[in-house]
Amino acid sequence: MNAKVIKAKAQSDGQSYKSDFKSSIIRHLHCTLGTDENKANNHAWWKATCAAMQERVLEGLRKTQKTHYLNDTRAVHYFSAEFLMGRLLSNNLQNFGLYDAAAEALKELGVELADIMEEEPDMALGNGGLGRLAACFIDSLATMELPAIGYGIHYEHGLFRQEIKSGAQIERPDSWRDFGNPWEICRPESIQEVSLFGYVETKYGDNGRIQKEWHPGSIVKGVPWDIPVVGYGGKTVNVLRLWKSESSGYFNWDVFNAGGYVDAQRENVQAETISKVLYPNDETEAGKELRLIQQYFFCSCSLKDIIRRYKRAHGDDWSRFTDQVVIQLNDTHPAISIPELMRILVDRAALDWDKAWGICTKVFAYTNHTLLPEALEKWPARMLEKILPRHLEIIYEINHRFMAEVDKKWPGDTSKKTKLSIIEEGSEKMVRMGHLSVIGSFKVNGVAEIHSRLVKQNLFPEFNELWPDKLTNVTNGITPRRWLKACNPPLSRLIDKKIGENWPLDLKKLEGLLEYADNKTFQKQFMQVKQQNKQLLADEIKNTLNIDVDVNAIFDVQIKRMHEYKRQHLNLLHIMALYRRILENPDYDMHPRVFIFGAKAAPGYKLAKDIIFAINKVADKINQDPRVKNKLKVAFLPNYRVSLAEKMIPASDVSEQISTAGKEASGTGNMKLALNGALTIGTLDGANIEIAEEVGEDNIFIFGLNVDEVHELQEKGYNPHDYYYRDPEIKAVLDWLETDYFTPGKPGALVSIKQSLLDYGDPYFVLADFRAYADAQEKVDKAYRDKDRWARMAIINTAKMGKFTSDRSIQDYVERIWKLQPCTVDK
Ligand code: Z16
Repeated sequence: MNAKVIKAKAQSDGQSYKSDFKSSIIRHLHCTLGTDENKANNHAWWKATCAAMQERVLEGLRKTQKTHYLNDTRAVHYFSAEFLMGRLLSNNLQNFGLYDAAAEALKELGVELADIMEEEPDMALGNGGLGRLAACFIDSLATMELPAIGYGIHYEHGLFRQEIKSGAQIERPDSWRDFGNPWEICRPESIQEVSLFGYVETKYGDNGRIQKEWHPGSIVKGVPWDIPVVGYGGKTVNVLRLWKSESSGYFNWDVFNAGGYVDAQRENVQAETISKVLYPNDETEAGKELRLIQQYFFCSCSLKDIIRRYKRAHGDDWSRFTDQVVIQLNDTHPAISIPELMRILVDRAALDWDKAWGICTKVFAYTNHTLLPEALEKWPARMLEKILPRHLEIIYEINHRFMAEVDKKWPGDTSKKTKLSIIEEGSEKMVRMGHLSVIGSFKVNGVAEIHSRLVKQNLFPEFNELWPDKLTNVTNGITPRRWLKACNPPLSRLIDKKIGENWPLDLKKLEGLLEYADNKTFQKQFMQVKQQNKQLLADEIKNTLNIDVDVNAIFDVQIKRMHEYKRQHLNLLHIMALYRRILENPDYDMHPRVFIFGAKAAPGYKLAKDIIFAINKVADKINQDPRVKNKLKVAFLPNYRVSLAEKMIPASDVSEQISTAGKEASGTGNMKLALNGALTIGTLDGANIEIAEEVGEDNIFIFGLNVDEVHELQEKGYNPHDYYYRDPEIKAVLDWLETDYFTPGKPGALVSIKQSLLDYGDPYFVLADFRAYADAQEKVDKAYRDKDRWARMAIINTAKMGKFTSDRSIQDYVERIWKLQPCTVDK
């Protein structure tokens, strides 16, 4: 069905739906919420509207599940510890083509849809890029009518809410479910039990075969909560199944009697704590017991769920399992699934090892999202032994057999074995989850071309030699439904008028805008839309920060997790340099600019929090300094999250993508911003490289060291002091941080940033790239002053983002990894 047909159908549906919808909302106000039209506040209206929508959603879900069951479809199972879904009402309405009908129905009831949508708390069950990628992927899977289930954790508290007090980040608990979640359905009929702790008994069967039996020390319940995932067009409705932990009221007398009295007591984890809270670290691995338990908990529940469904159709015949099931591991967080499936097959289903391993290595595929060593998960063998004793044995067995394979390839080469072993020997034995994932999967992918090349060359070169076809690339993508159609209605309407309405399903169609890139009328319309969106964001900035910003200024935006490698402090040093230039020369010639930030820091990441503090302190000073004459404003918007991104991205002129080359695996915010007509200032890192290839070098501001140059500089020895002493502006700005200029009465409050860049060796080459960055920013300034040129560049950016739809990413996964067929569901 093309967009016209979908729309015509939606419109005819829409008419009759409007009155149905109205009565349904009122019925829910009365019967679900116990209120009425006169008493209801926005929150009640929001809930009633969701409930009315959910009727449609559940009908679609029922039809989809029935269709998939009857067709006995092969499905992908996307295992992810994080799904950063954001809000669902607008998305579900859009994807059903009922947004306008709903808005009109509500209007007739005297309610603004836009207002009640603001009542919805974000579903923030993720940290950043990795979790949002999972959310975009399940949107594409449903849209493309592919049978798929997302499996994850039903956290009681998602990512913390960020408040800024006197410039510093404060974390507050996120309570997204406090007033109920209208989208989720509990499925008590599908509860699973998960074992933990205890010991392994070795038995000898009568055939002489060794049998292992795990006597767990405690058992917890996993309760599934399903969130329907509505595809665009509203036909396929897949599910996201999230597991909540509950106590099973089980006490293990077996362990107690075996002499584990103390263990049985102590190790009986509070079941409810397992799914209580999302770990707020991106790109660091904390090595905490509870985190490993969380991972095992959702993997074990999900595998048992998959096997239950398979057995319902195929009984005990395992021969078709790998035809029906493929499991994508979103990073190593679910890697414990590999030994868990082996345990189920060998210990429970009594398959022999080779047969079981054959199944495993046809079922799992693994996505790597980072090269940063601190993010690569390693678990102490002792911890695994305690929590999952049988799994540790299985991992040793996998490793033993793998080492034999390595010896065949490189006979007698112990250094190869040391490098490739799942077990890292040292003062404490560690289990490397990345190695386990590569060995247990049939495909491993990186998330952008350069990243995948580095995965092959630097992270896993020997694995690549051993299995040349295993390592591959699938460049990330974003869903254009949420990240253009829903978040930027005026631009979407303008695009519809020019090229028709099919682009949300076929994003390459945006290239149709290219012929208008030089058209003065279209340029004007395009920039008017931008201006309109900037006004909305300006209002938001005024409301939350009480800062006045001019919509004629350049809106320069850096939104992403706070991390040294992402180099928000490079941006900050440049802002300070501009400020200094203005103070030294009141006539300093620059187009007015507003630097806008959004970023959460991991609560335990001291320097990241210091950078947030520094940005806020510098912002205070600059925003209040009359000498700046509004040339420069700095706004740090607190509590960056999906719903705030949806407001910031349409209003951005400049997209800051300035990570140290080689460090950002892909980035996905870069794609969202360019899609909405922001121009990128960025390094040759991650997907920036592919964005540059698409838009052409004239339509992007690339600067700084590339991967090879970073490597060379590292090799020959990088000394940040060289840059400090040779570039007076760098010196002045760094020295400024040591004074009390930005923190009156508290000299040294910002010194940790200077220290990291000088005393601690500037590990992310901030000073090495500073001058190139400042020069590139001057080019941005020049380009913006040429209004026609800027409009042209912005249009070309939007027009050339077709490659970065998550539909293309999913199509790549389907063809290269999953080998899935779509399954049509009748509406
Ligand atoms: C994460 O968001 C990412 C990597 C990682 O190891 C852990 C987390 Cl929580 C990000 C990458 O940093 C980013 O470059 C990439 O675009 C994103 O994952 C999705 O692949």
